[in-house]
Amino acid sequence: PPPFDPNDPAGIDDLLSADEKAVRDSVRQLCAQRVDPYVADWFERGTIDDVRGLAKELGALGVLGMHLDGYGCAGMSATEYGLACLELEASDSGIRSLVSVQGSLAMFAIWRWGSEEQKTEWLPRMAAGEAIGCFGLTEPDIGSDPGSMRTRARRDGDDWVLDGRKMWITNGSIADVAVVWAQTDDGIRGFVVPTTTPGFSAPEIKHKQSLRASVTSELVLDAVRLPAGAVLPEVRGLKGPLSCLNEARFGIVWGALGAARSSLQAALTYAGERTQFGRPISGFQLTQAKLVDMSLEYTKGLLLALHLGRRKDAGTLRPEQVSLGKLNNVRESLEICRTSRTILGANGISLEYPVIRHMNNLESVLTYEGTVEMHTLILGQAITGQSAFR
Ligand code: TGC
Ligand code: FAD
Repeated sequence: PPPFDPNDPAGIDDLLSADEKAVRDSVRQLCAQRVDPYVADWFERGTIDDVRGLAKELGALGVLGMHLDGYGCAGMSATEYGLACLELEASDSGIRSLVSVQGSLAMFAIWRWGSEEQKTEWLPRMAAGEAIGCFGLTEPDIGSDPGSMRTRARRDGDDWVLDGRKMWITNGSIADVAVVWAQTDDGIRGFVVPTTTPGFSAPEIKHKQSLRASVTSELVLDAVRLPAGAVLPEVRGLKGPLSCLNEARFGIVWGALGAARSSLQAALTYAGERTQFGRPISGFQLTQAKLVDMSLEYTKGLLLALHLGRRKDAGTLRPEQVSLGKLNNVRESLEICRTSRTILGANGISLEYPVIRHMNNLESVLTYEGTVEMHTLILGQAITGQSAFR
């Protein structure tokens, strides 16, 4: 048999095709050159330098909307998209967020539910990273229960007029286009809002201690007047935004493992180099137990992600299964980051190492795209047949 690989203890690499490995390697290479040397500094300063340039490089690599077909999108598989998310989040959850929101939320909404005009206007530019998108579902007073949203769109002649607030919106202040969900007389509907439209503004949210290398904003919609063609014609109801969340949550099933992998590798290297009581701390049984448990959880999470990826590519993946993956992989990845942090001792709290950055980032990932509690209740309902939401 081939030699044992501490970074792939179960040999899961054997389950990937040459094309899948090539996609993974190309994203890893871009991240190594364009993100890894700078991201701790971006996190510390709460910014991403030259985010538009980075978006264009990600677009040139084919990563934006990569699992969509046509309109300039790369038409890759779901598994390839997952592998890309893992590599991006091994650099930083903020970079994966930039890509998830662009491809799985804003672009997917237009690709799946948009008119031909909306698709041709936005998708090629978004795939190239020339236009950045955001996705406004959450509001100051509604998060887990989006069916109760207050943002409203009313008709005025042929036009639509939007009033309301969205909160915690990734990419908001840098977006060229916002997909905004609003109540109408006809139920919840989605709107494609150019961010230059009068009445639209997107102040950035400050003071975050997580996802600092990511733009997060409020969206203010103050009598935003849109033409009739701005509404997503093909969907009504909560199914519209929730169908987009299935895509982004799938990416997170993989992505969170990237943060875990980076933290685990940092802990393993550190444990081999740090000496206490006359020997490397990796020689202590308690440290080994931590490293082994983390490797086990990472390996199980990766197998689960790959299984769900294969189901998605086969067209058999159910939303409840995405919840299963998101719940498990984010929860366990956060635990891996926390345990890695203990192995680094005091150095574990420093941005000189990636671990506390990943750990703090995953606190957001545990909450966004459906909190750990929401995914528990989605699965609880699927397993028991009883809804415990309300
Ligand atoms: P419920 O009555 O269950 O369903 C309403 C309608 O929606 C349909 N549906 C789905 N459709 C597609 N995919 C899914 N996963 C779906 N789940 C439900 C359902 O069939 C029904 O359709 P219809 O035609 O019968 O009307 O709805 P509910 O109000 O009870 O809510 C269910 C619940 C709580 C699970 C849902 O609201 C939920 O998932 N809440 C969490 C909200 C959330 O995840 N927000 C995320 C915001 S975006 C974000 O966080 C981006 S971060 C990005 C980043 O930076 O990476
Ligand atoms: P709440 O819904 O108020 O929940 C608070 C707590 O109560 C949670 O623990 C929750 O699980 C629990 N809870 C609520 N209801 C129940 C129940 N029935 N049973 C048990 N427990 C319950 N949103 C977007 O639309 N677009 C974005 O791009 C976006 N980006 C984000 C980026 C970041 C960095 C963050 C932190 C958030 C982002 N969000 C975005 C918002 C995110 O989706 C919401 O924060 C999330 O859905 C939870 O909503 P909330 O924060 O209002 O919490």
